[in-house]
This record gives sequence, structure tokens and C-alpha cells, in this order.
Amino acid sequence: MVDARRFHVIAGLGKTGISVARYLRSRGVAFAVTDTRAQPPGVDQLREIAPDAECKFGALDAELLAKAEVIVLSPGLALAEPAIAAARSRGAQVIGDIELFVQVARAPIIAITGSNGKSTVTMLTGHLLNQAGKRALVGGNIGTPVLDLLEQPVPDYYVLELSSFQLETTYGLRAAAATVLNISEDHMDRYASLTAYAEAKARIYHHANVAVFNADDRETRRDFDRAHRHVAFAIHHSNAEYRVEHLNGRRWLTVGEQAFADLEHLPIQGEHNAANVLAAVALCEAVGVKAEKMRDGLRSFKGLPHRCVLVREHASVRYYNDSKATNVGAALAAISGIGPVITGKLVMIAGGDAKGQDLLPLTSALAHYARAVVLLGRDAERVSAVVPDSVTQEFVDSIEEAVTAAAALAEPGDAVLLSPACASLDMFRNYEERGDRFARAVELLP
Ligand code: UMA
Ligand code: ADP
Repeated sequence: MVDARRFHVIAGLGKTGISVARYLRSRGVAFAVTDTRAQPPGVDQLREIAPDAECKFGALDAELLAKAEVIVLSPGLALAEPAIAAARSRGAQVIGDIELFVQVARAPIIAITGSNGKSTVTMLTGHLLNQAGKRALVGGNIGTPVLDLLEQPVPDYYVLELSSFQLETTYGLRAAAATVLNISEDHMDRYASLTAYAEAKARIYHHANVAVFNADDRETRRDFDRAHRHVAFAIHHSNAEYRVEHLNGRRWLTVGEQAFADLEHLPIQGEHNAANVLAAVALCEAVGVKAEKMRDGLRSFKGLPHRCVLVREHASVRYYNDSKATNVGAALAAISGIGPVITGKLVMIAGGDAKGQDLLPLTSALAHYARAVVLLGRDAERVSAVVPDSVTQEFVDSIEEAVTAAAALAEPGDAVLLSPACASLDMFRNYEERGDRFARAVELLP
């Protein structure tokens, strides 16, 4: 429970910082705010919430932090930030918004992390529960700060997408069910190693009732014995409770001994999405909702925009928007999901901010499925270096140019796939803007 006698400093005034300010004010807690940016995005809202709060912008203010008994750190700021590390070593408690939330949440929490598939599994889990007659509220890294969920009536379940950044500053989470969906390189500009990143994610299992892990990905077992019990889902591993079985020449998602859904007719396509469905069903069963209650919900799930969405078929070429593929793992899932089901080859559009990740795993997938790669963004040269010699390359300066270049390179039966393996922030406001501009350029192709 938040202690109103202790002086709080909110570090970072984005969406999270604003939600924390609103929450602290509603509980009568005194606080100040600091942000590295001279004009952080939430200033006007802050003035309305707490006109009297002391604010120091332009750098994290050491003097203010020195007075803090509790620092509520935004996920965009690292614990290793020198001003934060100094305050911490002097004894200030550093927590995040998730910690404040779990201290007061009055419904069981289903917690979801992983390198890829978090948003899909979070939305699907919320949808399956709601369609099964429960009331689920969805929030966290997916976009609605968790503390804002407290303004709605208490639901049957909270379904939370949690990033590694959020988990680093969370101590009291006791999830009813928790999953690490998969681990592949991401955010290597903030972690010293893949192990450090995986360790942050594994915190989701600590004190959980049920850990739902991916039997095809060893890294997702890390710390799973910190949960009360664990269950497995898998596409390949045949001993998992939630798995794929071959029956009458078809592949079925199987729960225990029961064939649950035909893999070819899932509303979201590709093997990675089959894994996502198994994970969501496992999470719902872990909190007591039976799989047979989820069939209708699964049929009516629409999937999320910017994730392997077919935009248009034009001149016998399919154009897919997978702008949310901001790391190599996601791009590989798209290449191996779409590559085998087209008659031609892939023309990839890739590049952006590679966030320090190892791009080499792209090479063999491109050698297998790609005709050409159109490159853009800050790390275009780095992506270019892993494109095999057999694949044509072309550099461009904008997403519109990329579409024109890709259309010229593609042959009938091919697919043009925007799956950049990189973040968008070097050229766009966010991945949505990148995906929307791609789709618009595709619609305008003569
Ligand atoms: N920033 C500064 N100085 C500061 C504080 C932040 O430069 O003093 C920068 C950060 O480095 C970052 C940006 O501002 O580039 C936003 O950071 P923030 O902590 O203010 O972010 P919020 O607006 O509060 O949004 C956060 C999550 N963002 C991050 O973790 C970077 C959102 O996830 C999340 O939806 C929101 O809280 C609500 O929970 C976004 C995200 O990109 C979608 N997440 C990463 C991902 O999914 O890969 C982890
Ligand atoms: P996250 O919230 O973890 O970023 P999303 O559901 O938004 O996950 O999907 C992000 C990207 O990862 C998309 O390009 C999507 O096609 C891809 N993806 C989704 N699920 C998986 C998975 N299980 N494994 C690998 N890639 C995936």
C-alpha cells in the first residue's frame, strides 16, 4: 500500500508518469516530478492533476532525487541511469507503476511477457475470458497504464502485458497465471547480455500460482520453479499439455487429450500465432476457465493491426504489413510464416533502429525465401551486411520509395513484406505510423 507519509518523486513524465501522478494525487501522496527532456509530453496534463507539484525538467534532478524516499521510475528510464543508481545506493526505494498497482489490485492478475507475441496473447486472453462470460480488463505495456485500470469497477481478472523494463521495478507481483512466451534478442541497447534481459523477464514467475512456459524455448523455463506449479505449451514438443497433434491428416491444437481447434482455420495465421493461441488457452485454464468455453471466442478474435496483415493483392503480388516486427525474432516468424505459403519469393522491406541486436539469424531465412531486400533507416547498412549475396539489395530514403522499389522488384506470385526487424523511432513517431504510411503507399500503387 502506498505510504502517504513518504515523499515520492516520479522519474519520467510519459503515459506512465501521468498515470502515477493521478494515482498518487488521488491518495493524498506528496510528490515531485523530474524528466530528462526539457519539455516532456505530459506537462499540460500534470498541471491539471497537480498544479502545485515541483517539476525539474531537462535532466534528472539530483537534488530532488536526493530528497526522495520513493522513486517511481518510468519504464523508459533504466535503473542504471546514474542519478537513479545514486539515489538508490543512498537508500531510496525505486519501484515502477506495476508495483503500485499490484499492492492494491483486488482481482487475480494474468501476467504476460516475452520477446514477441505479448500484445496478441494479451488481447486474445482478454477476449477469450470476456467471451466466456468473465469480465477481464486489459492493460500494461500494451498501452493503457495499469493504474488507470483502477478507475473502473473491479473485474474478474486483470490481464497485463508486462515488458522487461516494467518487471525490473516490480517486487510484489503474485500472478494467478504468468507466462514468458519466448526469448530472443531485443532491447540490447539497454541490457548487458541476453541473460540479463531474460532474467528481467523471468521475474514474472516469482510467487506466481501457475507458470505457463514454452516447451520449445528453453529460456522460458528460467525461474519457472519460483511459481507454485507449471504447465507447458508448444508447437513442436510433444509432451506439452497444450500442443499440436496430427489427426486425420490435419494439425490440431490439443488440450490434454482433446483436439481443440484446427490449426489451418485459426483466425490468426502462422505457426507463431498457433503458439500464441495455445498460450492464451493455457493461461485461461490456469485461472479456472475451461477450454470448451473458449471455442466461440477464438473464432471471433480479429487479430491486431500491423502484425502480418494482408493489405492488398496487386498485379499478383501480395503486400503484407508487419510493421510491429521491431526485432529479428518477429521478422523471422513472419518470413517463415509467409515464405512457405506463397508460390513466388519474398521482397522484404527492412531496417530502422536495430537496438544493438545481432542481425545474423536473418541470413539463412533470407537465403531461403527472399528475392530482394529494400533497406531504409539508420541501421540499413547493418542489415545490408547480413543479406546473402544471392539476394538483391536496394537502399531507399522513405517508406513510400521502399514500396515503389519493392513493387518493381516483385514478380507475380511474390509477396512484399514490411517486417523491418528494427524499431521505427529513427524515422517515424511509432510503428503504427510506419505501417500506416506503408499501407497508404501500397493502396496508391498504379
Ligand atoms: N524518456 C526520456 N526521458 C525521461 C523519460 C522517458 O527520454 O525522463 C524517453 C524514453 O527513453 C522513451 C520515451 O521517453 O523513449 C517514453 O518513455 P516513458 O517511460 O515515458 O514511456 P511511457 O509513455 O510511460 O510508455 C510506457 C511504455 N514505454 C516504454 O516502455 C518505452 C509503453 O510501451 C507502455 O504502453 C506505457 O508505458 C503504458 O504502460 C511502449 C513500448 O515501446 C509501447 N514498450 C517497449 C516495447 O514494447 O518494446 C518496452
Ligand atoms: P509484442 O507485444 O511482444 O511486441 P505482438 O503481438 O505485438 O508482440 O507482435 C509483435 C511482432 O511479433 C509482430 O510482427 C508479430 O507478427 C510477431 N509475433 C507475434 N507472436 C509471435 C511469436 N509467438 N513468436 C515470434 N513472433 C511473433
